[in-house]
Amino acid sequence: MINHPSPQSRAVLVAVNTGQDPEELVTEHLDELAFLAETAGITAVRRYIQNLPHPDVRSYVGKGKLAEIKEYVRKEKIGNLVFDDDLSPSQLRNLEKEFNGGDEEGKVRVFDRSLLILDIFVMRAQTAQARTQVELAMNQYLLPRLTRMWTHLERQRGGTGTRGGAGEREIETDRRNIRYRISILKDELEKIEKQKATQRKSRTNIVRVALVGYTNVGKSTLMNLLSKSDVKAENRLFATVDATVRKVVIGDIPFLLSDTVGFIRKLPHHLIESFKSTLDEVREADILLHVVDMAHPFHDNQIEVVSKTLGEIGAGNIPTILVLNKMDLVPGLEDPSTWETIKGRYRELGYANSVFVSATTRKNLDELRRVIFESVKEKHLKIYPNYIQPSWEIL
Ligand SMILES: Nc1nc2c(ncn2[C@@H]2O[C@H](COP(=O)(O)OP(=O)(O)OP(=O)(O)O)[C@@H](O)[C@H]2O)c(=O)[nH]1
Ligand SMILES: [Mg+2]
Repeated sequence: MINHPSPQSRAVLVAVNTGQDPEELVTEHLDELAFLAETAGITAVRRYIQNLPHPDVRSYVGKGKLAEIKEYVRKEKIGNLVFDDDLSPSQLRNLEKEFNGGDEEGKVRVFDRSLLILDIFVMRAQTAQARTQVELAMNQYLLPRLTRMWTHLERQRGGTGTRGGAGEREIETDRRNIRYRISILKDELEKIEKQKATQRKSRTNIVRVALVGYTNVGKSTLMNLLSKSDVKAENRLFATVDATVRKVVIGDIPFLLSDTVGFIRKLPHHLIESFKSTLDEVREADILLHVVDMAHPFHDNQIEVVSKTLGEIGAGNIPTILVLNKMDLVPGLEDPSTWETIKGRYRELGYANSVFVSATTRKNLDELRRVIFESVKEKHLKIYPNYIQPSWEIL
């Protein structure tokens, strides 16, 4: 017997091309969306792109395109629609109605980018802090979209999907419950944040270095190499959604190295807000190691997204070392004579300090250690002006 994939495991992706980005970048954005879906356990089987000056206010794509998608989704029994942008509560409602209204066979789940990312964070969060933060972000996302959640809840209960006076009353009750839950979660987070702040205060006399970067660039792999720890590193988006801090010693100088959640294009606003305390590790760092996946065709776009997000969280002015990782995957980069040109280009973009490495082959790792050591030493001497040891010069 052939096992047919279930509707829940398959999705179509929907995007609008406003004509502002080059064609390859639009494709890349959809590749990334497909990777996000895959990470959430959903396989993208087809992509729909509509050229529009801006997404349709009512239903994101136009009527004609919608009908086309609907026909395909019905015929192929697809269980998920994934939109590349965030949908307004009313777009979401309209799409829910369009795909599920009055049709019990349908049951198509409508995801926008934020919901997909939130779902992945829900799956990944391990510590109490991360779990509380994710739940807060999820509730804040759901509050203005409650009709939808109500529908979902009702489906879980095996309801019929009909809306009536009772339904509206139920939504109001749900809304109250969610508001109450949000206030409880905020209280819990405040308590956790206080504890964390105390922990961090006890570490003021040690230099703090934070690994930052786009998701899946190799931050955790480098963390493990530099600190001999055991953070999960996988070829998946958002393998890490917590923060890990380890003490590292290079050439006799101790410092703290942290690895935390990666960034992505259009990271949901609620998520950044509620991950404030996890991101404190970045905000309060003395030095940032901005890790870049050199094998990614759009790594410069990723650098821009990361630098913009760092600015948004108040970490835009921290001295930064650009760690140009995965060099083993880029033909030609094994020849060091090519490095200077690329480094020169990054210098022009404001990254005075950069180093090529491969976390996998460990190429140039000693050079990375040396560059980190130089920066840490400089900072360390500001904290302990008289504390110099000759062995520091030797690595
Ligand atoms: N070829 C190659 N693969 C690498 C290198 N560094 C990391 N990887 C791989 O890239 C994938 C992502 O690595 P992670 O260390 O999990 O990346 P991350 O930046 O922590 O990712 P998130 O936590 O998901 O944001 C894994 O499959 C690693 O094995 C490298 O230098 N070369
Ligand atoms: Mg990681």
